[in-house]
Amino acid sequence: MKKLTITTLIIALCICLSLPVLAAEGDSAGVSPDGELITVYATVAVAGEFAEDADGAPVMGAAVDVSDEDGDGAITLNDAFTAIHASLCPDGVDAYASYEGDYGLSVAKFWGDESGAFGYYINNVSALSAGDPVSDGDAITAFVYSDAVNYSDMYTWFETSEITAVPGETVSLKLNTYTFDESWNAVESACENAAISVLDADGNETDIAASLEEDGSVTVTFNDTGDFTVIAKTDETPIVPSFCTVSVEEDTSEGGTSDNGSSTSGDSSDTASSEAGTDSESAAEDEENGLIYILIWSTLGIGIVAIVVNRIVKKIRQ
Ligand SMILES: [Ca+2]
Repeated sequence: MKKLTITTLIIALCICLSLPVLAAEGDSAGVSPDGELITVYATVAVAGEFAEDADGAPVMGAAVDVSDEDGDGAITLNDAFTAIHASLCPDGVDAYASYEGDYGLSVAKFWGDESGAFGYYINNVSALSAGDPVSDGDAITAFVYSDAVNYSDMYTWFETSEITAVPGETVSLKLNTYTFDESWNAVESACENAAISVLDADGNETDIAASLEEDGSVTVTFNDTGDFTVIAKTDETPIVPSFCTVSVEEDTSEGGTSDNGSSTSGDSSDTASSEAGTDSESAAEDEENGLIYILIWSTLGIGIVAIVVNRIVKKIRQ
């Protein structure tokens, strides 16, 4: 019996010691041990227009390395905003300031604007404060409202922010926004009003036709190879601008259409969307499996510890 108790105790200790490691693996969001860097993808808009970086290029999904700039032990939006200003803003890091407000860490100055009319989103979901944690690979969109009185600017985003197509292909994109239900819950909806245009690789507006339907779908045909960006900006009602990059390349795979360049429309964008969907589903599944794994081991550990304690107590009483 004594041998069994000692063996059980060793197993229980091993399990308990392994739990913090497992938990740390599944909960690394925003934590920056030992000066770790993460990369976020920054989009900045000021009053309905994409902000320009120090080189005059629009800040659309720009990769920015972020560390624990403020030294609070976590990587948050505050750190990301500091890094975004330091690396992209023409006026540098001095164009950004934050303060501890009633609702947590708040933004006092953004891109040099001190109106206080700011919005910030992580992966197209509104953040609660500048203290929200950010993770490697997050898309961060921050903006200064064009309507600083009623905050009526509608946040928009393309369902897929990056696709590929072949010459001659017609792609269909989906432009989303949030509306609010009777309880003021944000509801994902089709954006019905926006001005759509297509930029070339140099950021110049092309004459490629693009239109927005009432169901939020945007249809564009790309006849030439190259890198393009479809952008949505304010038309009649103020919106936060959004973008989708489109890489148009000859299809060189077997059975492709590079020989005659007469690809038919539609399929490639669907494939891109479904691949992106599969990737995110797979990531969600992995995360879920990780949580279940931790839960099972935690339960086992607690159960075994309880048994061991019970046996030790019994032994002492004997
Ligand atoms: Ca920090």
